[in-house]
Amino acid sequence: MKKNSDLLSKLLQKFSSMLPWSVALICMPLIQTSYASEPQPWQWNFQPPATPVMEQIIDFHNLMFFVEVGIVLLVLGLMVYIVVKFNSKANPKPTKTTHNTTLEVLWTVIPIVILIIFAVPSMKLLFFMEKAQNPEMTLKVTGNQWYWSYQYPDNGNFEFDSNIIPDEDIKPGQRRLLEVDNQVVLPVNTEIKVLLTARDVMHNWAVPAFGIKIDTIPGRINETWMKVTKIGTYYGQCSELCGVAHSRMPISVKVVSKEDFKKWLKKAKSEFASSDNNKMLKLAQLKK
Ligand SMILES: [Cu+2]
Repeated sequence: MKKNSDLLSKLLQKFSSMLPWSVALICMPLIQTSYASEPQPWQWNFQPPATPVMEQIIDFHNLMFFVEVGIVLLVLGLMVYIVVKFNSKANPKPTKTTHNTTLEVLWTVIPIVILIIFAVPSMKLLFFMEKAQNPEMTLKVTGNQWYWSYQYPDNGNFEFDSNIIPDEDIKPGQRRLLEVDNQVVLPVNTEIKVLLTARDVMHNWAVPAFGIKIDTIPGRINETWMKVTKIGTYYGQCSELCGVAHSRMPISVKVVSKEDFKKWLKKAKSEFASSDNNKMLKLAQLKK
C-alpha cells in the first residue's frame, strides 16, 4: 500500500508540473506535508495515518481524487469547446442532429466502468475496517453527555471517565478543547477490538489519524478495530451533535510501548479501582 501511495504521489507531482498553476493548486491536497497527530492551522489534508486502516483510506482517497480531477478537466474542456465552437456567432446555422448511438453507448459504459473501478476497492476497504482479525485486547468506549468513559474488559475491567480540561485550567503548550484529564492509554502495534456504545444520546467517537469515526448509540454496541503503528498522542472529537456541550468532549489517546502499557495498567487498576462501577460490584458482593 505504501508503494502504491508513493507511486501515486510521484505521478501526481509529474501531473501537476505539466499543467498550469490552477491545476497544480487543485492537486496540492494530495501531497502530504504535515506529520503531527493533531489538527494544524491551515491544514487542508488528512492528518498523517497511524493505523493500516487510515493508510488504506488515504490510498483510496488518492485514487478517487486522481480520477475525479480527470473527469472535471474533461467536462470543463468539453464545455469550453462547445461555448467557443458552437455559439451563435461562430456557428449561425446549427445542425438538427439528435442521436448518436456510439456516443450514447460510450457515455453510459464509461461511467459504469469508472464506478466499478471505485466500487471494488471501496467494498474491500469497508470489510477490512469492520472487524479485527486476531484481536489481542478490547477497549470499550461509552459516550456520555458530555464526556467519554473507557473500560478495559480483558485487563482488569476497570473503567474511568475522560473529561475536558476547561479553558481556565489549560497550561501553556496544551491544546484548548482537545486536552482531557484522563487519556485513554493503549499499546503500540497491538490489534485492539473497540466496542462502542452510549448511555444517554448518540455520540460519535472520531479520531482522524486512526481512520475511526463511528456512532455510539444507546442500547446498541458498535464494533471496530485499530492497530496503532506509531507511539504518540492522538486527538479526536465527538462528531455527532449530542447537545449543548458537544464541542467539549474531546478524545485524547496516548499510545505507548507494550512495556509502558503494562506499567500503566498496574497503576490504573489501583487508581481507578474506586470507580462507581467497582463500588457497585463490591456492594453487590457484600449483599450476597
Ligand atoms: Cu457527543
